[in-house]
Order: sequence, then structure tokens, then C-alpha cells
Amino acid sequence: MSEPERTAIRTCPLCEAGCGLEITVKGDRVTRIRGDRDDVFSHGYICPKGSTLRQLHEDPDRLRTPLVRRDGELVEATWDEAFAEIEERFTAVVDAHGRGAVGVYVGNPNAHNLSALLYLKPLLKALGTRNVFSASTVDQRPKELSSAWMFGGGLSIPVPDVDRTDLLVILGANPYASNGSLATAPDWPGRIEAMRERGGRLVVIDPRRSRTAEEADWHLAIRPGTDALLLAALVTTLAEEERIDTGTAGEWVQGLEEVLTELKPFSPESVAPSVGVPADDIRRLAREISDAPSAAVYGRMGTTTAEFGTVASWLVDVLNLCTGNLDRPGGAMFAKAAAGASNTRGEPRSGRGLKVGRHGSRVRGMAETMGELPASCLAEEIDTPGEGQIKALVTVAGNPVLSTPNGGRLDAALDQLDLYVAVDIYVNETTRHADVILPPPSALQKPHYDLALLQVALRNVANFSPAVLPLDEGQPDEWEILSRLALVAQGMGAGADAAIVDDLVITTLVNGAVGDAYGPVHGRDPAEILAALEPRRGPERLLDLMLRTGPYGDGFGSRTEEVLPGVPLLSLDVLLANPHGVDLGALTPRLPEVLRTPTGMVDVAVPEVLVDLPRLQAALDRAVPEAVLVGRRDLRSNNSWMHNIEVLVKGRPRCTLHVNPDDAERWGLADGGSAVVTGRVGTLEVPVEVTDAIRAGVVSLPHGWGHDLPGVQLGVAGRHAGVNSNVLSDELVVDVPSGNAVLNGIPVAVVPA
Ligand SMILES: Nc1nc2c(c(=O)[nH]1)N[C@H]1C(S)=C(S)[C@@H](COP(=O)(O)OP(=O)(O)OC[C@H]3O[C@@H](n4cnc5c(=O)[nH]c(N)nc54)[C@H](O)[C@@H]3O)O[C@H]1N2
Ligand SMILES: Nc1nc2c(c(=O)[nH]1)N[C@H]1C(S)=C(S)[C@@H](COP(=O)(O)OP(=O)(O)OC[C@H]3O[C@@H](n4cnc5c(=O)[nH]c(N)nc54)[C@H](O)[C@@H]3O)O[C@H]1N2
Ligand code: SF4
Ligand SMILES: [Mo]
Repeated sequence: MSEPERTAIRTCPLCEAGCGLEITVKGDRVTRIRGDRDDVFSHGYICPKGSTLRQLHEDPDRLRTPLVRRDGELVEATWDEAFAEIEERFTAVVDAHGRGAVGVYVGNPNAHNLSALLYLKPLLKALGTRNVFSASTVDQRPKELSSAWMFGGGLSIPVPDVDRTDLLVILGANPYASNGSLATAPDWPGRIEAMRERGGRLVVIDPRRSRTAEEADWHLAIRPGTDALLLAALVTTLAEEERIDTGTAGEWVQGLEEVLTELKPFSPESVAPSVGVPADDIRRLAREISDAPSAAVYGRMGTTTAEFGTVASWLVDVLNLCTGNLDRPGGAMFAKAAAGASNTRGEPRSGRGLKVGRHGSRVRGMAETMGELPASCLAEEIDTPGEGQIKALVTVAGNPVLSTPNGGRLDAALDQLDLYVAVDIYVNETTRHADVILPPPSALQKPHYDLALLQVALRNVANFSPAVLPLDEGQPDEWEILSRLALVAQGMGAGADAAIVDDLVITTLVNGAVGDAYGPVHGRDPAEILAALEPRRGPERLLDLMLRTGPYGDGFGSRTEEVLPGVPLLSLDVLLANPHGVDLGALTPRLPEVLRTPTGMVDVAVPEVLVDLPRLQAALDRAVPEAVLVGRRDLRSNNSWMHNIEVLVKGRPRCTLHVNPDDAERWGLADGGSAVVTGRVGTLEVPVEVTDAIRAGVVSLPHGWGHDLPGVQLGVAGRHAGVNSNVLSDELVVDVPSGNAVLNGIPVAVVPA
């Protein structure tokens, strides 16, 4: 008898675009995945990764049972055995060395994971350590800081209004490959094409002629690491030519005069030799942005994982502000998310302000930011003896051996740990060192809501996806794994019930909601709200609360009138009844209500940023290195962890060194040959691809490869191993205000192998 067929609708959790998927399921088997044409945001768009949720689910290498190290080997264990092992060994480490000897790394997929976004916090709290590291400091921490200082929230990040702009200026992002980042929208290619069809222009600033740069009306091949100089010169040009016009946002801004004075030394002429772009082009670009009816400047990886990441991130918003494009349609705008956004809670125009450096790292004294230490410090905190040395490590959805600077040093350091617990679906380059691996269910077995990424969406939408497939027999959900780990860390024992944590989290959130004088349930009885959330448990219960107390929520009956015409007041039930999502409309201006700064204004003269300008100015006098390394992304990759899917890795090897033809000649390299690349911390041998799509003096290597290490259990990836580009990135070179890693613009020497 044939099994019944059904269709499930699910948001893709693999990248920030959040495309809607239509998934055909027969019995317990997925038979087809395609784009959901009725999705309110993605309208059927999908990239080659989206349909591989099936291969990921079925991947024989994906872990379905905990692994515990016995006599040096990782062997299968029951969940109870695994937690018992952790309890025994974790307690021993804490008893001997204290909680300061515990470290944790939280990786990228957590940003796309409802369970993790809600239950990591209690886990971190229970671990009780300051040694908290995450992918944020090899990624967007500079932008979070500049946004927190200027607007009062780390995720109050203005996003480019691509759908309405007349001019899109992209620095150091390649959305044709990455599908966009800190600017959530499916189908960037389609949106950019639509913009150009209606007469809009695209300018791309990138040392490589990336796929996105190929589509540009104007591509400026900047010298890596110099975006802050370019941006400063753009602002200075506007000031010199009396073109500063802050538009409607101006009323809510303070400190701009001081900023313009501080930026004066950065004229187009003074920065041009460093930036590698003629001064005339810089002036022309400033005028184009200023003359455009609307313009949106957008910077990403090339600007954040760079030596002046925080200054550059800040300048992007300063520039948008100076041209009147901050917070106006077609410019850079704030999303208003349906759930979880701190800029929709509490009193508008009031906040505590962000302090960094409340404590420092042990070895290098690097400042804490947002409760974390820089990932660049992780290896030294493990391999440097002394009081406070990390002896026990927990990683959740991370592969820092491939993702963080000086991956080689970290790889060696992990062997020195007394205990390493990983929550991960694979035995990868990092988790191969683990003593216990706890595998969560596959993405198709988990519910989904983009709690974080919808806070930076190009359109306000809300989609909830229930789990598509049931959990395997005995498999705990990811929130239960994190909760049980928290309970073990807290000393409640390996057998403690995950519900304890769940109840604690919901109680905290309900109390917060009824205590929010500006929220819809202010003053109501917490018990009544809790009762109204019955019988849900886990992330669904938390999400229902967040939606209902959010800006579009039903407020548990407190709100009766529509917030948006024709849109039902939100709750989880409403989202369940609208599987293709609820469209909450194009972005609308949010100043000043979005602000959570202590002054209630856009604080543009950020002291922590201004003190970094002399460092930027000093860079003007520096010699240009012979060669610098930058990264690149490919549409079929996803950081370090999707190379085990055959359809995504077949074809020509992609982990190659891009070299400009002039450089190839100078260095004696041939296309298809091999090069030895050497940086301060490491050396790699890599295949060479000679291409004029990269600026002379710059070479490019993608990250996330290097899968041929012993003990890795990734059969397909092992046959397409590539090399780990982070063997070359220097953990000692960071963006000073944020401690963020510098992954672009690494000085290297290149010679034939
Ligand atoms: N040189 C260089 N280095 C870079 C970058 C670069 O551009 N250049 N980019 C940086 C950036 S932006 C980032 S975000 C980081 C990312 O680096 P990481 O934070 O290390 O994240 P991933 O490489 O995505 O590794 C994700 C891990 O999570 C596991 N995983 C996948 N899904 C789940 C799940 O649902 N639950 C759990 N528990 N585990 C899961 C995978 O098996 C994998 O081991 O890399 C950074 N490193
Ligand atoms: N297919 C795919 N999609 C992804 C990911 C993936 O690994 N694969 N990773 C996801 C993650 S975690 C993130 S954070 C996002 C990142 O999203 P993006 O930032 O769009 O990603 P990249 O492709 O790294 O783009 C960075 C660009 O900056 C350029 N660049 C390098 N140095 C400089 C510089 O100094 N100045 C300037 N102006 N440009 C420079 C590089 O050549 C590259 O084209 O992508 C996400 N989406
Ligand atoms: S673009 Fe991102 S969200 Fe969309 S299908 Fe591809 S991986 Fe999934
Ligand atoms: Mo990232």
C-alpha cells in the first residue's frame, strides 16, 4: 500500500535569507523540496542549498546518538550515559579549578535556531563563566557595537531598503553568493535586478569582481582593510562640498558636528593612495550618493572582519545619516520585528547604554563585549597555563578550528582539555576532540521561527514552521539537550528534568512582559498569562508569549483594534493558520521610537569609536604589503559544515587561491599549479586559479575547508577536503574597539610550491 503524501511548509534555516520551502513528505520520508511560491517574502525563491535539507536529514554521517570517548575512541552511548559522564567530569573540573576554568563557544547556526536562541541563555548562566566566545567576534560584533552605541541596541541595525532605493552601495558583501547578511531578505539577486529595472544603480566596493560586482553599474576594487578610510573620505567630501543634509532623521541626532570635525583629516586625496581608489572616484561617489533621490549604503564581512571594523560599521550609518537616508524609504531603515526585539520593548528613547570591557580576557587582557570575549583569544585561554586556564569546554553548533583565527593553534589546544562537550550533529574538525557529543535532531525535526534575523529584515514578516518530521525514538529536542546541560552545570544532576529550565524561562519572560509599562499586558496577573499559554511547552510556548506581547500581538486580549489594516493580531495560532507567513508590510520610519540610547537621541559622536580614529589615521602612513589574503563565499557552501552533501561539492574544486594574472607572473605561479601561502601564524599549500576577477596584490581563499584531519567523520567532505584558510589568519590582529577577528586583509607571502 502506498504511504499517504503530505505537504509541509517550512522556512529554510540554512542562511539568513529565510526562504519558504514546500516540502513533500511520504510517510516519514521527504520526497521533494522546492521553493514555496506562496511565501509572503520569498515567493518561491530558493538557492541550491535549500533543497538539501533532505540530504542533511538522511546523511549517514549525521549523528543520531550521543558519542562518549572511551579508551581514546568516540563510541555510541545512551543519553543517560552521556549526561552522567558530563556530570561526573564537569563536577571534577569545577571542584578542582572553579567555574573560571570553563569555556564555551557558540557557533553560527544558533542564530537560525529557535531552541538555541531561547535556551542558550540559561545554559550560559548555569555554566557561570566569563570565558564565553561566539561566532559574533569572527563576524558582526563591530556592527552590533556601533548600532548599540548609536541607536541603543545591538540588533538595531539599519538595513538597506533594496526594494525602494535608487542607489545601492555595497561594501564588502556578496549577496549573490551569501544571500545577504544582517539584511534579511530572500532573493537578493531578484531584488537587485528589479532595482536596476526601475532605473536604480548598483555600486559595489570589493577587491574582487564578485558575482555581485559583476552586476554592478560601477565596481571599485578597493584595497582590503581600507573601507573605513574610504567611508571617512566620503563623509568629509560631503562636508567640504556643503552637502550634509540629515533629512528627517536630523531632528533626533546629536554630535554630528564633532564627528565631521574629527573626520576632516580624511580627505579623498589623503586616503586615495591607501585605499587604492583615485580621489576623483571618491568625490564622484560622494556626489552620486548625495544626488540620488534615495540611496542606501550597506557594508558587511569585508567591512566588519577588518582591522577598522567598528569605525567602518559606524561610518556606514554616519554616511547614510549625512545624506538624509537614515530611516527613510529607499535609504537605510529599521525593521520592526514581531517577536523578540529589544527595540520594541520598554520605554522608547531610554536605555542604559552599552559598556564594554567590564572584564578582560586572562592572557591578553582583551575587553569583553556584550558579555563575550573575542574568539581570537580562545586558543590562548586553553593552552596558556595558570590560574583561570580553560580546562573544560562546551561548544554548541560551532567548528572554531575551521572558523576562527589561527585554527592550527586551537586544534592543538583542544587536546589539552580535561573535558570537551559538543552539541553538534557531526564529528567535524573541532568536535573530533570532544569527550562527549550530544546530537540535536535534524532541522526537519525542529520547529522554526527566525527570532534574530527578522529583526534585521528588509520587510516585516512573521513565519512559523512546525517540525516537518517527528523526532526519532528517544531523541530529545535541542532545547531539552541545552536545558539538561544547564541543569548539570548548575549541579542539579544528570537526571534533572528539562522542564525545570523551561518553566523558569517562561516565568522570567512572563514577569518581564507584565512588568513592561509600555507593553500590552502591563500589570496583568502572570498566572493568568501562563494559563492562557497552556498547553504548549518548550520554544512554542515562549514564542507564543513573545508574539502576543510583541508590537503586532493580541496582547492576550488587551489589544482589540488592528495594528495593521487587514492583518490579524498575532499569536502562534495565527501563524499556524498562515503557513506561508504573515506580511506586516514594507519598513516604515521608526525614529525616534526605535531608540534605546540613554540620551534618547541618535548618538553619533561615539567616544569609543572616536578614540579609534588616530589608529585609523596612522594607517595612512603604512607601507602596503606585497600581498594580502581575503576570503570569499560560494553559493553552494555554508561556512564549514555543508561540504558533506554530494550535490553541493561535486564539480571543480572550489577551495582554490585566486591570484591576479600580474601577480601570478611576478610570483611565478601558473593556473592549475600550486602555491605555498605563508602568514605570520601558518603556512598552506593550495591550488592556484589565475583570474583577473581579483585586484593585484590581493589573493583570496574561501574558509570552512580542510576536512582531511584524522578522526573527522565526514565521508563526502573528506573527499573534497580543501585547506583551512584560518591556519593563516592571525589571532593577534583584531579590530581594537570590538576585538573582532581580522579575516580580510591578512598579510601573506605567496610562492610556487
Ligand atoms: N577566514 C574566514 N573565517 C571565517 C569567516 C570568513 O569569512 N573568513 N566567516 C566567519 C563567520 S561570518 C562565521 S558566522 C563563522 C562560522 O563559524 P562557526 O561558528 O564555527 O559555524 P559553522 O562553520 O557554521 O559550524 C557550524 C557547526 O554547527 C553544526 N550544526 C549545524 N546545524 C546545527 C544545529 O541545528 N544544531 C547544532 N547543535 N549544531 C549544528 C555543524 O555540524 C557545524 O559543526 O565563521 C567565521 N570564519
Ligand atoms: N553560500 C553561503 N552563504 C552564506 C554563508 C556561506 O558560507 N555560504 N555564510 C553566511 C554567513 S555566516 C555570513 S556572516 C554571511 C556573509 O555575507 P557576505 O558579507 O555577503 O559574505 P562574503 O561572501 O564573505 O562577502 C564579503 C565580500 O567582501 C570582500 N572583501 C574582502 N575584503 C574586503 C575589504 O577589505 N573591503 C571590501 N569592501 N570588501 C572586501 C570579499 O571579496 C567578498 O566578496 O553569509 C552568509 N551566507
Ligand atoms: S538562500 Fe538561504 S534560506 Fe534561501 S534556500 Fe538558500 S540557504 Fe535556504
Ligand atoms: Mo557569519
